[in-house]
Amino acid sequence: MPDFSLSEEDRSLQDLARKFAKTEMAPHAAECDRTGRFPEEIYRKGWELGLMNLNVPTEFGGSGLGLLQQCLIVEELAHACGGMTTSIIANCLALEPLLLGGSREQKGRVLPPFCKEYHLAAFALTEPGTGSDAGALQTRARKEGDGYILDGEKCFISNGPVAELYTVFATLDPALKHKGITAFLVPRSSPGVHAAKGEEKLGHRASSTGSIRFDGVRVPASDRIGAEGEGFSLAMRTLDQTRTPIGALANGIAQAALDHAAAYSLKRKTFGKPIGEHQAIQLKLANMAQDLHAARLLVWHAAWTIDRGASGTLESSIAKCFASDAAMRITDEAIQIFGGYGYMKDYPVEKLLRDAKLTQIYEGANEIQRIVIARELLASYA
Ligand code: COS
Repeated sequence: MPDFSLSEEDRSLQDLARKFAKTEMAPHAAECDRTGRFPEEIYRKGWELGLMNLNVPTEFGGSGLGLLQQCLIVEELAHACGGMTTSIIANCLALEPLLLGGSREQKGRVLPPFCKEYHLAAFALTEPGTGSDAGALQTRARKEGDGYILDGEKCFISNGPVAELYTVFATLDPALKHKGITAFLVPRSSPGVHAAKGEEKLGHRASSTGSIRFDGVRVPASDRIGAEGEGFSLAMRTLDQTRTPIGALANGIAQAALDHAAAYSLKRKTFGKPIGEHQAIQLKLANMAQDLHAARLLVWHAAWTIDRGASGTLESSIAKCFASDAAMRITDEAIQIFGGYGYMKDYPVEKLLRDAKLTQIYEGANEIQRIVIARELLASYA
């Protein structure tokens, strides 16, 4: 029988994140959502508490947490604000390829500065012409002397406009498809790097998302991660690690929606009694609770599987896909329970639906998750 109890350390991490989310993030969530402000002072406080760089091993100064522990933290943060959480966990995504494929020298050089001081990194895979079909990316890496020259454009990059270091995926030859893709570390200060200002987005408005152009950017061979042609596999293995926390992020948003809807249903009266006493509302709340419970179990299971050393390709796609779809259903029903008020910006639930939407799209659209799930499933029958 699996043991679902959390250790004392797990609980204290959860408490730390919950307190930070409640006292530092939540009071500013509506304002940042309205204005699109990037609340760097909050991210700096999160960094000081050890809530960033969660996946960086302690030997390099990071928190060195397992994936289940990361998910516990992410869910708590996202309860306060999905957008802020995206920016807080973007370093984990950006640094994961280095953790998976970097040399000891690279890790010792690149990781400690992120843990000694507040710095942001960004994962640059997506391009204007290639989102889901990551193997078709067009950013070129030309070999020149003891290094490479990068040319191309990335888009929709979380923390792209503000990060100091990019993990960039480029191809040595597009004809080689996946086998030409190679990963590089590129400081934003490198000549030829142009980061555009943040995009106006539907949700996650406290995070900064933008395009980055690389015009003849020189990268020394010492900043290539892994071997030439290993980049696609590194990107996929990274996403195997980071999709589960996106499920946890969706659960945090969904929990907030359920909390608001349930509390409102006890206060709001129609036909002479609180709406929570009408079966129409009870059925909605029950469906929301079931969806969330199932999503949380899937996220915990995927994280537990990966913490035990498995790749988690199947489990992370199932967790991310189910939890983000559930978050959309749950936030939609929360608005319905609030009725007209739910549609208004004065109430907190419409933001939750806008924030939930991105979890179905980023780190692999849910159509891609279903393709991954089907492939893994069929492979087990072949
Ligand atoms: N771990 C390790 N290797 C993997 C892998 C994984 N999870 N998934 C695929 N690979 C390897 C395959 O084994 C294959 O290797 P060989 O060429 O040695 O056989 C290679 O990568 C190509 O794999 P595949 O043929 O499955 O690639 P496809 O082009 O069909 O696409 C998908 C695979 C669709 C799954 C991939 O492009 C994808 O995940 N797209 C979404 C990208 C994404 O999430 N973007 C969000 C960016 S971050 S916000």
